Amino acid sequence: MSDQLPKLDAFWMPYTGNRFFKKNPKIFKKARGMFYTSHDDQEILDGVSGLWCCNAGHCHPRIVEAVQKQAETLDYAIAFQHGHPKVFELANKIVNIAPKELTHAFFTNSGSEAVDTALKIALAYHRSKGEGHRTRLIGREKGYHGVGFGGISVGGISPNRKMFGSMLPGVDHLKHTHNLEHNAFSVGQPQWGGHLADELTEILALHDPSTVAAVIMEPIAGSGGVLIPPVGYLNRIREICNEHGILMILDEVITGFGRTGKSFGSESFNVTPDIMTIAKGMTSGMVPMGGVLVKQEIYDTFMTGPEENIEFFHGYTYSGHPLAAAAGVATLEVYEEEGLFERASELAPIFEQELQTIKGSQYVIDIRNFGMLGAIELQPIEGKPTVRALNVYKECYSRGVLVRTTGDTVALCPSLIASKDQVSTVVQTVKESIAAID
Ligand code: PXG
Repeated sequence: MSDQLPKLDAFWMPYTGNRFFKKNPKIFKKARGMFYTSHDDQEILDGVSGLWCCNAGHCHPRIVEAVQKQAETLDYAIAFQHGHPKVFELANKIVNIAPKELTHAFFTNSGSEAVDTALKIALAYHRSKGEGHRTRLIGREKGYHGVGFGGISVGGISPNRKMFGSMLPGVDHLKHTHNLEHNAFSVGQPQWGGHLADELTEILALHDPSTVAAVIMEPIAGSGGVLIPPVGYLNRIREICNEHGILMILDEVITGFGRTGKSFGSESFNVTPDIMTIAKGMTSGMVPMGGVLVKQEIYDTFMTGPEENIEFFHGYTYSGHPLAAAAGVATLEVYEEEGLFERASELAPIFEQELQTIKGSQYVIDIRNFGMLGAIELQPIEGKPTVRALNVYKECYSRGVLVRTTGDTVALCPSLIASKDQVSTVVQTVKESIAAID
């Protein structure tokens, strides 16, 4: 097996126990549809769409072809003061499937960049309107918004923050909505907890609402453990933001592109943000890409001054890169032509039923689901948080199924192309693996 492995030492791997990995490498050399092939020729059924991103499955031939064609036609086009056809096509296509109020798209290369861009847009918007005193940002405990300084400042997962100094000033956090006492084993959206949104009123009273620029949250907190918003919660946050002229940013990096059974989570939960961040499923993981969608009024606020002047001093060398844009356009065509968002809403009840069969298994203290996102939370081993879920992950992998863990939660996020049998296999393998651990 080691003959097939590259030299592992030089690469400092992200979010990885490097020393453990290098003693126990798991390397994927190929992927197709729902499966990875590992370095030792195991076929691994992917239960998490790569890392919540390959919504159209792996190496979809249409997307592969579009990227190949783009690579031989136009590799790179200078991103500032110039353009290329695919990036405009992509912006139009995305705006067409987004909530109708979101009319303009800014492109980045990742979800982290999308979040930092969104926060900068929020601050600059208020300043342009003569409200430069609105500088505070409000995030939420257990929120994940990538790894830029803006994203970790508004994010609420402690290990992502604690090593990195004081981050952005003027940031506050809402409490998370996770509550096992009231909501364990809720099927779909929890009924209890809509009132938790009222804490925002208290935070605003403390700082004075006129100092607050934006509130940012994920519709469903993904990395924080697949936490489904209680009924009414997001709508109440929206109302409070409206009352005080505060922008609502929804981070749809995971919940976008069919994951909830609609184009975006905001549609599923009937709440329209002022700004939306996207990434991951936007290119089905084929080429890195992220973006920020904004309302007309926000765009218009920037479009003042002499026409030749730059309106927003922000952008990346690779904003709207031709290969990413080509992947994005092809991905959206695949979603549409194969009806994958509708497919997600048809698969969701089957996924839910399968998940419910895990109820009553040893150590299981909660099951959560919405659309094609699911989670099984386990009782932690005393003094050894995360180990129980990792043991399940290892059992699943040895049975040929890839799952993801966050804390003591096993997270599932199958591609929207999964067959019913594959959805069942993913969930039943988790069930067997839970039964197999100590
Ligand atoms: N926002 C959200 C809601 C995310 O889930 C990002 C921003 C950042 O995206 P980039 O492309 O910069 O990674 C994410 C990313 C996990 C896990 O296992 C999740 C993410 C990244 C790494 C691990 O939960 N989500």
